[in-house]
Amino acid sequence: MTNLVLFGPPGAGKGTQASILKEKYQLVHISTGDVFRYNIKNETELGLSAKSYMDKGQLVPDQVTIDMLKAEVEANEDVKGFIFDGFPRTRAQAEALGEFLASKGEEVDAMIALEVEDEVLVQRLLERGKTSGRPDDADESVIRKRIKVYYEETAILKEYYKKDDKYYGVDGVGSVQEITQRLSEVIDKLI
Ligand code: B4P
Repeated sequence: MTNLVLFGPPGAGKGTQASILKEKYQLVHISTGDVFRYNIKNETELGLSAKSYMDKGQLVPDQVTIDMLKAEVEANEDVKGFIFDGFPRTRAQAEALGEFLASKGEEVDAMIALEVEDEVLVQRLLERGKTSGRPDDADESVIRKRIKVYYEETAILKEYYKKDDKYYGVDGVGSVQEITQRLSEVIDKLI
């Protein structure tokens, strides 16, 4: 199996690229943000709990997110591998993912990070906010809070994967097709 973590700050293009790459490489795409939004829309208990954090630009608590991720993986049998999009976002999540995959004789093969500067992120998310209906894209202060949380809690995971030589940085500025090409050059060497 091939297990890829697609990484980067909010608005870096993880979701955009994961949707393309899952088709190209026949991998299962798990976006924790999408699963939360599905649960919010369907007013599940998980959704109601996640909404209060997401609307403020905060991370949903680790245990809730980890349990949800495990259930998503378990729901997919006999697959070629996974693209994890938006997970892990904290050290506890990275450790839990490693242990969970190890229990199945698997591991994270690579973390591929999309590198985009902050002002481009803010502009992309404000633009999406005009049509997405996502409360966390509608307000610039919430967008900046999400970027701040990324630097405080998530960015350290680069070091976590670098120490095992699993980190690959890719320039995330350019056309969607150009970035798919850059990501594919990394993935083709892994698969
Ligand atoms: P996510 O759903 O993961 O959202 P994101 O970080 O905003 O998105 P992404 O980087 O995928 O951007 P996209 O491709 O859409 O998280 C939302 C919230 O959920 C978090 O704040 C948190 O509260 C919660 N959450 C999720 N996972 C969690 C976890 N593991 N632990 C705790 N909480 C968690 O691209 C953004 C925009 O840019 C789009 O409009 C797109 O069209 C545009 N774009 C993409 N590529 C472009 C390009 N090359 N050029 C120009 N624009 C581009």
